[in-house]
Amino acid sequence: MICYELFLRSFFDGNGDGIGDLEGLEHMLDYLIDLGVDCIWLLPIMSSPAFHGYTVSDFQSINSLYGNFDDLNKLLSSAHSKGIKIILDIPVNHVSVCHEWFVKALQGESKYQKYFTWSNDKTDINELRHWGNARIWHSIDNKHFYGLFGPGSADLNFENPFVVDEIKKVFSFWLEKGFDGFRLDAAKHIFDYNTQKMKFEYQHEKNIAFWEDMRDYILGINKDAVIISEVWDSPEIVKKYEGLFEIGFNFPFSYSIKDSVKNNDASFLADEMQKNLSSYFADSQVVTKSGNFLTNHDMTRLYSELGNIKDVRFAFSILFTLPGIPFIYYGEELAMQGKLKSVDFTEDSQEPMQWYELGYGYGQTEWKGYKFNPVGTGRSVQAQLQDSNSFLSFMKQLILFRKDNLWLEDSKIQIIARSKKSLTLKLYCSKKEALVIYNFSSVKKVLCEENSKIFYISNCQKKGKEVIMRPKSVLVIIKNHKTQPGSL
Ligand code: ACG
Repeated sequence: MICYELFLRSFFDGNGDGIGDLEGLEHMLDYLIDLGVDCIWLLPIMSSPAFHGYTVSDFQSINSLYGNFDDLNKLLSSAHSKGIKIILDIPVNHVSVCHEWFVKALQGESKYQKYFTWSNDKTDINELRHWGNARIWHSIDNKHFYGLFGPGSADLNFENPFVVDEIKKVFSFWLEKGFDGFRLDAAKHIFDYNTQKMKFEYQHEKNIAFWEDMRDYILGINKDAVIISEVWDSPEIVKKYEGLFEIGFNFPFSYSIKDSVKNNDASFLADEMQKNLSSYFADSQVVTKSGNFLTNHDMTRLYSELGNIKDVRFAFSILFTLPGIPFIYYGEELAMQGKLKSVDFTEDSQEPMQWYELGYGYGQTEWKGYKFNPVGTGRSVQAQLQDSNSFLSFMKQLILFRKDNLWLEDSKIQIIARSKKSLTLKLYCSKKEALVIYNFSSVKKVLCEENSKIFYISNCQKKGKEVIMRPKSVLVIIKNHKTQPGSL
């Protein structure tokens, strides 16, 4: 599976208002097929006062700027007929302060007051979040409510079984609409405030029990639903949630790929691989597939972080030659730019997709001007499609390689050799075996056996029976293969 994280507002505009929408996405499905994508992770599309949609004001609605249920139906039917799955991002941990439940709570309806967490005598209303130093208690109408993600969103109180039932209805609603699964936002935050101690405290065991119940409920409706969880934390915590869902985003591992590329040092990758891809080694069993990614909408874009296209190519080459499920954040296939100011202000890494060299044309989204992606730089889809050496062309080839070798997704890892300069892995399954070499800083000569299929993923050159690997190169040699070498 090749997944594409897509922010609808910035993607393709179907009705000429400058804002991306469902109709626009349907129109551009062929672009995604051409790229090689077979699963779309759609960021929230429900009504929300926020541009990013993570503060939902009605869970069973579509933001009118994005279209209506007919548009959704057409999009899903079209995607399914083309072999593309679409999974929906649903932030259930909190709701917008404009949500009917919260409004009714403020109006004094006791049923809805119990949907949220309010301060009492023991509350320290100045308590700060453990990242970003933001306040977690917010005042409205002289009452203080708990809202981990800022004053615009109130956390739901999942101690209340009625809230759990409400959320089940939300999942079944969207499954019935035809979505193929969900990306579970903020999965470690369902129970993150201890109402006995009145203190912020992750309660992972309770979270896990909650998600087990929710997962069983979802799979009871659609046994094939794809479920991906977001637990942004250290390897120790991420590990606790293993086995719950089919796929889990591997945050620690995403940092290690970037650290290795940035520091030109294979050790980050090799060390972290043993920690964060541990289930892919020898006798371990993979219970949750590693969702491998380099960036997402909460992060600085890859080009802006690494600073040059060679490193970007190298990082993606590593990503697409690892076991697990690779994810691409929209626009990264063009090497778009965008520096994050903070996780509380993500606009700059969510700029309009660059379709046209001049910055405008049919379907171009323009809800915000480019700050980081100047037009006319050869970055647009239009410019890159015409250039066989473009980054987009490289990404297409890379994805093609992956699709031809889908077995890598579930392959096991053996570390054959490691140093600061390079890392050599054997990736294997019962029927296939590949030698994968990540070369960071030396010039390396690799002898290739006959009957091997050789993929020079980046920066390699074949001379006779040898392949010369330049710094920042990736080579894949698939053993006992009868066809000719392929080049990327
Ligand atoms: C999701 C979405 C995000 C969204 C929300 C809220 C949640 O992707 O777009 O915000 O619906 C935390 C949460 C994540 C959350 C991000 C934004 N993402 O856990 O669920 O914030 C530390 C913390 C993490 C934290 C991260 C943020 O532990 O919990 O993520 O910082 O940077 C090492 C450490 C690791 C540490 C990292 C980074 O890896 O091991 O612990 O993570 O370094 O330092 C949206 C908007 C927001 C808005 C909200 C309502 O984007 O602006 O406020 O909606």
